[in-house]
Amino acid sequence: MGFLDKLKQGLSKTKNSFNEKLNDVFSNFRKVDEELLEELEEVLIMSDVGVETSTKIIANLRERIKKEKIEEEEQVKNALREEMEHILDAVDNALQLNTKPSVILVVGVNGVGKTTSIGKIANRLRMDGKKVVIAAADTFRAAAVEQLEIWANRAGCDMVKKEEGTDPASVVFDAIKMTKEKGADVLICDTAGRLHNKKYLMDELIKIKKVIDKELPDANKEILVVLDATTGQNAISQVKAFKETVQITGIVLTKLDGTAKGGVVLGIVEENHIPIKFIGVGEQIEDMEIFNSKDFVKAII
Ligand SMILES: Nc1nc2c(ncn2[C@@H]2O[C@H](COP(=O)(O)OP(=O)(O)O)[C@@H](O)[C@H]2O)c(=O)[nH]1
Ligand SMILES: [Mg+2]
Repeated sequence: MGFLDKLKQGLSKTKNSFNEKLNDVFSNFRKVDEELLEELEEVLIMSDVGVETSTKIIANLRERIKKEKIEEEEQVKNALREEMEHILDAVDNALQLNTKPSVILVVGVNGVGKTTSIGKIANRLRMDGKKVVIAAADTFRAAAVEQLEIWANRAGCDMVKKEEGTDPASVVFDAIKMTKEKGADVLICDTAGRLHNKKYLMDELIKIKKVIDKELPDANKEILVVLDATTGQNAISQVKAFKETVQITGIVLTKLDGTAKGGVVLGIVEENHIPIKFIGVGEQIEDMEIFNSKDFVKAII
């Protein structure tokens, strides 16, 4: 299956639900007027785009309709597609992993798909010819380390682990050492995600970040927050919580295959001004795509 086909399949629930609503609006289309715009705004809001972002997209669409004297149904749809793309293109979603080594620190609450995403990303990087080391810095449960180890093996990467309960920052410290010794290209750090002890968790992240900055001051660092798309608007508030503690450089949005809430991508980007870098569209190792706004919008409209 081609890349776009897989993306389309992964996003089919979102696409079907979105197109159904759009078709409803256009089924009795007579002319382009304020009523039509209101109905389109409703479609966006119902598709989890978020009120603020939906209002903005429709305001831009209204301007264009006036300026370009748009009257046809197809033109409205094309303009809407482009306005959705503009929201996503307003942020740069290129991965910054240009130094050797570079670091990816992965954060997010429990169950969103951090460990799985690390496996998939490590595999992608390795397929690109990069040497990857993984740090098992979720030391809260032994099972978390075992799960990550399975992914590291699948992806053919080295992993650094310590006993359950070890200070996560010391795991990262050792992993940096191994990264240097092996001349690896990228170090990826898993972290714990228990939010019921938020202060402790956030302090832990700050400590990990300090170790990385001290040991690898000149390295490119991506700090990716992993979000579960099925949680819809709740994902947006999770970004806000992590943004207060660490400087998030990008988002990994998972489980897009299991939800019709894919429209949340637009709200997440617009409200936080943080780019989406990867999207997860399944549980297999190859089900992780580098985010591309054009392909994404094409896959949902
Ligand atoms: N359908 C689907 N499931 C996913 C995706 N990413 C992760 N999962 C599942 O979500 C669950 C939690 O993942 P895990 O990586 O353990 O989350 P963590 O607690 O954040 O490390 C697992 O059952 C994964 O298989 C995805 O893109 N699509
Ligand atoms: Mg995990």
